[in-house]
Amino acid sequence: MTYPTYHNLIGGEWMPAASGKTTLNVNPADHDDVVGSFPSSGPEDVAKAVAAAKKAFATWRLVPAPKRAEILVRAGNLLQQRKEQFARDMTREMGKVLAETRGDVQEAIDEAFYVAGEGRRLFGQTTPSELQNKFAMSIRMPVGVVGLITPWNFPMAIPSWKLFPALVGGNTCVIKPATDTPLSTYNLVQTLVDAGLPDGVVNIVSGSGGSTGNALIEHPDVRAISFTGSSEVGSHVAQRAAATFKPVSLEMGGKNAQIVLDDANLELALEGALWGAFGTTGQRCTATSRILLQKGIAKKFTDEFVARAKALKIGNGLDESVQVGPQVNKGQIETSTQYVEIATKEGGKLLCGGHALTAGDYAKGTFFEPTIFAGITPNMRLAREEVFGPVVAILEFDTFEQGIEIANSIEYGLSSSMYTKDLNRAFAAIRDLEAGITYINAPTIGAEVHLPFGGVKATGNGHREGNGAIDFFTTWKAVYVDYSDKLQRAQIDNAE
Ligand code: UN1
Repeated sequence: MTYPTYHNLIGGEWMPAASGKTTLNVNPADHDDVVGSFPSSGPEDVAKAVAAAKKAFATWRLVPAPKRAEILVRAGNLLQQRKEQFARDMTREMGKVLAETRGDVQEAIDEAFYVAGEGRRLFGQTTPSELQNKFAMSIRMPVGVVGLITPWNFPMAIPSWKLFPALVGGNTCVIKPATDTPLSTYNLVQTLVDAGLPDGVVNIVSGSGGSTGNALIEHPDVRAISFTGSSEVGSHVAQRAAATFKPVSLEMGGKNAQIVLDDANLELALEGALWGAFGTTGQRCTATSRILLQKGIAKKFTDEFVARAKALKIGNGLDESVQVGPQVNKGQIETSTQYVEIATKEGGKLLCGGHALTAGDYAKGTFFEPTIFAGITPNMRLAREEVFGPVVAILEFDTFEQGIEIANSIEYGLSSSMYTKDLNRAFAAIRDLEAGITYINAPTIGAEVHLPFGGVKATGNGHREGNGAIDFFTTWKAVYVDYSDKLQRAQIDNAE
């Protein structure tokens, strides 16, 4: 078997991990297909990458922001040219179907052009001083070297959400991609390099969370950490980062509900649920993992939903006719299997799916059937815990208020959705759903890059990506310019 060997990118040079250790990146739809070998980095590699980023920061911070942004414009154009190849690479390393990996690359393109505009818009404030002949303003400053830790489910979009605003803000970066999907980060960063990014401004260290991620979080010269992943890992990230007072942006789990009221357009709600629950094989933090049905339409909706889920074509995402790809690895299959057992034990009713697929060509990969449980009540674990797979729980309710209450009865708060034709209820839902994102008559997935992305409760720690990312990747400086030519004492000389 021949496959390419990829290295870390440190200070503009591609180099293996100091230990020489590597990990294979394998296609989850076909384990015979090895995408490449990637470094298994450790603290020594992280230290080198941080040193390179620190060195590059001295000059990068002085490049005018509109000039930094021009690199993103060029990168966006190159990504457009390379979209098809990068989508194919992504499907091979991650499994989701080509239409979706094209969307993932497109999200990075959108982000490039959106954030490039920020290069001419890093606005601060001017404000009157309390003293005469004194000028007051606030300006955005870069944070310094930032550490970025990204997940496998959006292998190019999420790195772009972090890298691009960090770069426009004048920071230099060390990025640790997920061990399952490093290639898409390589493709993205190579594109930035081809677009003219100077050496050391972005460095890649591939490796596991334990040896690479922790070293990055703990490094004293790293000034901020942006992490996307599970709430469990996010909590560790925040606690480790606290020791060196690093700001941390955490984007974590979800247990997103699609609420369908009796008056909804059922066809639309069905299409939305199918896409929200089984798109990306359910492996989105925004995935629809709960469907909350008002009693009047519950049976009709459920029957039709099950029929459509059974008809989905599962397979290798490189085949354009396939609708649902594999899960990313064996661990995810185990999690899905466990939740089927848990839900069954707790009294849920399995309506379809429930198993890993192992016959024929499926045996070469990690496939799981689209799975639907009915008869789930709000206290059952399947109603509360994130599965991150194609396993969806149906819950029923009587009144609008009960629907909202169930939707809010969980620890997460990322995305939410309501299908209704009643304008009053739609607006009440927008007000009352405890989530960072609410869709009306659209599924829980599909956020656009120029809106705030993130959630409340156990989903996040208050930061936002999308149009909130510049706030995280810049820090404020208050500036006072006294042109009175005399000492003016604030709070004293202007007092009555
Ligand atoms: C994620 O699952 O981590 O809104 C991100 C969406 C995508 C991003 C999902 N644009 O579903």
